[in-house]
Order: sequence, then C-alpha cells, then structure tokens
Amino acid sequence: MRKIDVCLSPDLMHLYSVTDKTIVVVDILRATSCMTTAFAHGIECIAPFAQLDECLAMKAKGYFTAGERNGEKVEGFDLGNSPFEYMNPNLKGKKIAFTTTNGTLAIAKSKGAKEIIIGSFLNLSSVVDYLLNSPNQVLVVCAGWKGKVNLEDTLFAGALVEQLKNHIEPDCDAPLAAQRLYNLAKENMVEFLKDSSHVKRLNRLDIHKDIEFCLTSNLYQIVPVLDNGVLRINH
Ligand code: 3SL
Repeated sequence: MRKIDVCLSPDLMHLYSVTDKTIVVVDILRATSCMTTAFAHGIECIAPFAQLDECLAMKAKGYFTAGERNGEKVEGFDLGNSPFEYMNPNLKGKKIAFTTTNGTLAIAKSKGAKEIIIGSFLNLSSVVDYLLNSPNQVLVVCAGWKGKVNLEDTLFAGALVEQLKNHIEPDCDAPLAAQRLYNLAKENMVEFLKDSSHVKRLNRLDIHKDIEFCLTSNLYQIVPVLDNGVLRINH
C-alpha cells in the first residue's frame, strides 16, 4: 500500500527523503489558500520565491509582485496575501511572482521532490482525487510559522490522511496525530483554531474575514502543480 507522511515544519525536512514523493505544500493561513484562489480566478501562473529580492526582480519580466512579511503587504509590491485580492477580474491571465514568510519557503525547501503540488482546504477534494490517481508516495509539508508547528496546517494534513485512509496508509505518528486532531476539529475549525497563534496574529492585524474563508472546504476544483519552478494548473 502507498504511504503518506507529514512534515510538521519545513525545519524538519532533513528527516524526509523526497525524490520518490508527491509533496503537498500547505500554508492554510494564507499563502496556499491565496494561490488556490488566484488560479481559480484565472491567474496564468505563479512563480514562488523564498527571498524578497528575487521576487521583486520579476517585475522587470512583466510579473505582478505579491506577498507579505509578518502578515503585512511588502512595501512597493502590487499585491498582499489576502485571498480576496486575487478575485479581482483585472488579474485574469496575469503572471504573479509571490513571496511569503513561510509558504513560499516551504515550497523552496521541497525542491528535489518528484512532484510538488499546492494544497488548501479550498481545493481539498481535488487534491485528494489527484493523489488517488498518482502512483507516488505522499509527503505533506506544513509551512508552519518560522520553523514552529502550527495547528491549521496540521489540520489540513489530517484531513488528507483521513480522506485517503482506505488507499494510502500513515507512515509514522505525525500523520496519525494530524488525522486525530482533524477529527476533533472538523465540525467547527474556526472555533477549534480561535486560540491558535496565527489566528491571533491575523486578528491583531485586523484580518478577520480571511480566516473563515481559508477554512472553507472544496470551493475550487483545481490543483496547482510546480512545473520548472512555476506553478500552473492543467486546463
Ligand atoms: O507565512 C506565510 O506564508 C503567510 O501565509 C503568512 S500570512 O498569513 O500572510 O501572515
């Protein structure tokens, strides 16, 4: 039987072999939820960068610059990291260079994997279908916060483990822990996460509506896939 494992923080990536794996990168609040939303609203592609200067340099190549540091839009960038910004019809067909505190770093740390895809609650069922139709072993890489584990990415990892349980088995205790946590939280994730560190951080920044939106399941039927360093969806 195929196996699924969960890396709870990018700082633990050295514990995992990636060459035979489809990696699902997740940053529920908010990077991978933004990326999913952007593609669902017609963005052509997203080039993810760990560093600000690499991202900014893409402006000269016709890309919109997007992202945040510590939750706030980077000065001089075109877009921040709220999914609602990516619903703007004027962005349809545009290319975006994206950098975030943890999400794009998790993508960078996943390089070398057989395949890298983007997961969020917004495209949960499409990610499940995608993984069911793939022959690869699976590793979920949680973006966390600056090397620390967070609850919301762990819940998403648990949702995947739960929904794949009849086909792909947990490889160690991290996927089991995530699955059990998800089963405790699934009836009301907003309530379950109300004391979590990033929810509190976003609330301090007065960012409330993004939280509920990013915890909505199965709004979009797409799976962004990294192809030569650039995320795209298959049409
Ligand atoms: O760390 C990240 O990648 C971001 O998603 C964090 S924030 O929600 O924009 O603060």
